Amino acid sequence: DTFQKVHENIMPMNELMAYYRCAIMEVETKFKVLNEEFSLQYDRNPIETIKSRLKSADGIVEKLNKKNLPFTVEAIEEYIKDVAGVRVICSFEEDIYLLADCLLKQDDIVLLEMKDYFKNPKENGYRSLHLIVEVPIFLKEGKKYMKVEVQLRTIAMDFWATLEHKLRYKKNIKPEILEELSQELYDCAEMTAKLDAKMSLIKNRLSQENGEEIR
Ligand code: 0O2
Repeated sequence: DTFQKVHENIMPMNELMAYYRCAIMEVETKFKVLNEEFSLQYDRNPIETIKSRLKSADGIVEKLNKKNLPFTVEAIEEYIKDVAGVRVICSFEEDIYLLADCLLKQDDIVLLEMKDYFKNPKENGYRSLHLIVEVPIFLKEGKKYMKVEVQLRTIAMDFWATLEHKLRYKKNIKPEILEELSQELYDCAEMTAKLDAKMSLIKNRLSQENGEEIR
């Protein structure tokens, strides 16, 4: 029975995943266009890299189970907001807000949620700007709005988050070691925030010295 259900679901699931891939392409393109325009105007790129990912089937099932939801296209579309993920990595924190503003001003983008972990860092020191947006993809039969999770971070914070993520998913780690490493990581997150602030100041000083507009 379960097998039958899963089987019936395969086609629509494949279709759904294809739509999420299209949504990722749309959002990536929007950021690439902004990056291009900005680099023409200010002679530097606000975006260092864009890393995108589609949540794995296992990850989706795990999240559905946690929320006590069935494995259906409808449940995924409504409740799993990070199937499509676009991570935008910038050198400077101010570029993150600039890019987010520019994206959200676009008239085809709908903002569903915003979490500002720069203004309110997490207890472990995590800092990023998270947006859940809906973006239309244009299909034969018309347009379809898809949810995409956008995470905007600095290079330094991305470096930190990658290592911290490894620690979070590490099983069988002794509690005292976990405690110690979490503290060390927290210290690193604070250093990261200081580094980012200092680098921004230096960049702005440099622009001033060159008589350029600060951006
Ligand atoms: P993965 O493996 O990266 O996909 P929700 O997504 O609604 O269940 P929450 O906590 O409300 O969970 O959403 P939030 O805070 O916006 O975080 C979602 C994602 O942000 C996470 O996805 C991580 O990618 C990243 N993130 C959030 N907090 C941390 C953190 O403390 N450290 C690191 N390294 N990343 C973080 P997943 O699904 O947890 O993981």
